[in-house]
Amino acid sequence: MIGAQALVGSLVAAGVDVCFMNPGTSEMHFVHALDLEPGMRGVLALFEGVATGAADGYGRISGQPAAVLLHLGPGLANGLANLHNARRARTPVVVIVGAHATGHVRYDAPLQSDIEALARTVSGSVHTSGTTRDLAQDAMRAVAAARRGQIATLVLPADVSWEEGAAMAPARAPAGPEPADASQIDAAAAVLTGPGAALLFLGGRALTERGLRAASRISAGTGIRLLAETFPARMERGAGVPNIERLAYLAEQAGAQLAGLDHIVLAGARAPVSFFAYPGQPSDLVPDGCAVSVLADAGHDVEAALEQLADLVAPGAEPVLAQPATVAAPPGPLSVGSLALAIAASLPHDAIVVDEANTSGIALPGALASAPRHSLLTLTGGSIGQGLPVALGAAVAAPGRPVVSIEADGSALYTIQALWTMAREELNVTTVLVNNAAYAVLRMELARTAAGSAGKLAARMLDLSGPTPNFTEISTGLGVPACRVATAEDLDAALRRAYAEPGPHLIEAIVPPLFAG
Ligand SMILES: Cc1ncc(C[n+]2csc(CCOP(=O)(O)OP(=O)(O)O)c2C)c(N)n1
Ligand SMILES: [Mg+2]
Repeated sequence: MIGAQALVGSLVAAGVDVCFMNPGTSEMHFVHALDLEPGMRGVLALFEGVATGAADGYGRISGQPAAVLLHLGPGLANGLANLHNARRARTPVVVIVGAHATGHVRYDAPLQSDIEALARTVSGSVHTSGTTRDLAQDAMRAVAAARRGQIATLVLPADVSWEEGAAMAPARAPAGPEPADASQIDAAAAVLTGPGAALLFLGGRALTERGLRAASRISAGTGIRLLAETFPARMERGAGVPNIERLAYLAEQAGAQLAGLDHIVLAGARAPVSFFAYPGQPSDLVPDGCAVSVLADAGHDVEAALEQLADLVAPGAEPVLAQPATVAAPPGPLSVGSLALAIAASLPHDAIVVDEANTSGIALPGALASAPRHSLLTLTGGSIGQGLPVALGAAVAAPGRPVVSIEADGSALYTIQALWTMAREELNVTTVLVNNAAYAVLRMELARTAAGSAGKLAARMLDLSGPTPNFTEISTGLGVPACRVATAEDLDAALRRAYAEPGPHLIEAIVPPLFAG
């Protein structure tokens, strides 16, 4: 068989059976192999950043790597920003980058570039396949690497793909995470039961339901505080799950949350740092004199470590679970507050909530704490344009779960083509597109960093009006039915309609910006 068929067949046998792709000439044998190995679901994306972001959403929800197929260096470059977010989320992704045939490289044809150099910026492993014979084995090595929570990139020269002489390779048994060291658990127990104010700082897999329950038991049994990282890859939330506050984005607020601590114990999170540096402000958010210790790193079995710690320091303690509550949104023109209440009040059970609402999302964490239980996915790497693709990938991973994506206008426009793929794949994604006609957060940041009011020319760089994008028309044009709402009652009604009908919907919500221009 040819290389491409062995590659696709072996990926499917290893459980990698979805490939988000944007192919070109050098990938035609891979595309052809989709008909030879129909167990692989090919999902076409119209921009590589949509494909890579979708693989991130897919991996966060399924726990399995998706494959991504990209076209040489430029295709990979277009996909890098969302691979950066996926790397920050520790999402498993297998990236296959088609390359020129080995004999073609020396001619320096127009698409020739240093693919490996680009791939290394985001990948835990990079390999260029050298022979058709070994291709499927190379792919299994990449799948195993991805399953360690990283991007694994396989560069696939066209001739390695098209030549005969390939063989299928067996899947490797997935290795579980490394257990945390017993001495770390004992040391954390000593800190949490000793003198001084202590905080358990949670990230990564500490934010699964199992991790949160264990952490809540520890808090209930010892009185120590809990805090979650600012932008989790995935966090279980809502009624029936412990509600744990997240570290604030703004350094001043984060500083207040951490003030007075003597100890911070890390569980799957790194020590808190400011998102950006500001003149005269500290980057390190750990208070002076506060000690930092590690219960478990992200690569460890954080959930088991938390459970062992709970058994040591809080035997018999019960987790504190969020109670269900619904607060109806006050009717009238939408605000960031009523937006959040309307979304919480209508949220279906077991939803996946993708939050790239930026400034318009500030009331979401509070409103959603007592909503029906859900999985929250956030912007892990600060590279905007992640929300719509992640929602698309999450919906492919969990066809039975409703996905609601709360998406800011500026961010949406980086990867708006995701809507077309949602329409084509008939995915149950409801997008609340928050149109505030601004890069509102940058208005705040301009004031904070430039310490003064914005000049007219600067203000124009942060304003999306004139013309204000019409998302209802863009969405309809890409095949996703859409409507526009400006009041909380209309948003509530539109959400309920969208959840009741299969397929994707977009609701353009007109919300005044939190920071006026
Ligand atoms: C890839 C990338 N490019 C640029 C930025 C800088 N940036 C941060 S927020 C932002 C604008 C966000 O606007 P919007 O998504 O509309 O949210 P709002 O601030 O209006 O709530 C920009 C351009 C970024 N974070 N990532
Ligand atoms: Mg905006």
